[in-house]
Amino acid sequence: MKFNSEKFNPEISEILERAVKGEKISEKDGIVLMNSNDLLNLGIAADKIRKNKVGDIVSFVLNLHINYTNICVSKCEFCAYYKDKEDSKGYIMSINEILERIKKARQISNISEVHIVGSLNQEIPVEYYENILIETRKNFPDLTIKAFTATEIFFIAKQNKSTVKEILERFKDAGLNFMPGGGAEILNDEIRSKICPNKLKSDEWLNVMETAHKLGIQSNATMLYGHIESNEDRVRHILKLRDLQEKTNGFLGFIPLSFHPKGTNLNNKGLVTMPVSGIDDLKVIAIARILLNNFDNIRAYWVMLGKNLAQVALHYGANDFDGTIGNENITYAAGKISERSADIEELKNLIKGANRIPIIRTTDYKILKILD
Ligand code: V47
Repeated sequence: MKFNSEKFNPEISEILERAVKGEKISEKDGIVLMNSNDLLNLGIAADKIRKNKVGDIVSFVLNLHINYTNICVSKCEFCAYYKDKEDSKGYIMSINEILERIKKARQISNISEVHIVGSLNQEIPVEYYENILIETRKNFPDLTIKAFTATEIFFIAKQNKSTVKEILERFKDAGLNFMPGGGAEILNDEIRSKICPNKLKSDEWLNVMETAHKLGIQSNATMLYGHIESNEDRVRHILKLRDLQEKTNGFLGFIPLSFHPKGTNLNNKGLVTMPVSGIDDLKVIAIARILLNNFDNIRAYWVMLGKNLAQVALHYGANDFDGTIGNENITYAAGKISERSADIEELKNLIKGANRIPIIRTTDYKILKILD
């Protein structure tokens, strides 16, 4: 495949040609791509790699997001969702409320997955998390439980003077199937010390994931971009995920998360005033597809991209649309008010409109239903 990139830098064409052949692209070349403005050629290469890897199927899952608490000691600078425990808007859901929420979602559509995450709440004993898993499993035996980020697991382990492995084993026994990819933010400790100083460090996040994968708990991986990170940070983050994937093969998919500043400290302090541009969103998706040669699935997370841009991202390397979600809270708190849930018809039409084959999938990307 030839790329007509003379308008910019012939070096880019050469890198893209190697990427399309399936070669592993170096950090140096990744940074050249991230610094380039050659979006169309990046997109053509990413689209070709996507087609070679996973064909024309675009998947989504029927799921429900539940945020069991918003009270958090981490107080990340990029988060508009957390509350102090004294705040009247702070909450902890009871297990019954969680079960009721799932029951209602199942009456509306036959969700196959529940995605349960919260924040770092010191008031919650380990038995609460365990009981969420046990009761959900007992009441909905066929439901896939994707729950608790690496950040939460690390926090729970510390709180309980346990190891990460012990907590993960306990949760797996209680019914945990998969882990979401949140909390990764940017895997650079200097940036983390500015945007999430109270959270686990980069290697600690990676270690939790490695431990989970080795216990047979597969997970997703995310990257929060569009705040104060550099292009180099983005590339290095993506390559850290690629390195861990080489070791464990435990990542199901990569989900780039586009930062929404409204109501966050980064915004209040004037450090980030605007959401990421659509061009940058597409560039990150395309470069993720190009660099992550050992990941099958790159997600266009419509909640953060908006549905229309997520549709376009399907031509820039993405092959998955996340899910129906139910009631998203985290991006909603940061000002993205129009995109909280989706129905099957809507996602199907967006995928068909992009000339792809819509399918409903399981959490681990097995086909449940092809939609015509
Ligand atoms: O870890 C927080 C990010 C993540 C903001 O694994 C923000 O299947 C943008 O990880 N603007 C949580 N992003 C969401 C997440 C996720 C979502 C969907 C599917 C999966 C999965 C994982 O959201 C946080 C943080 O990185 N975030 N605040 C914000 N203002």
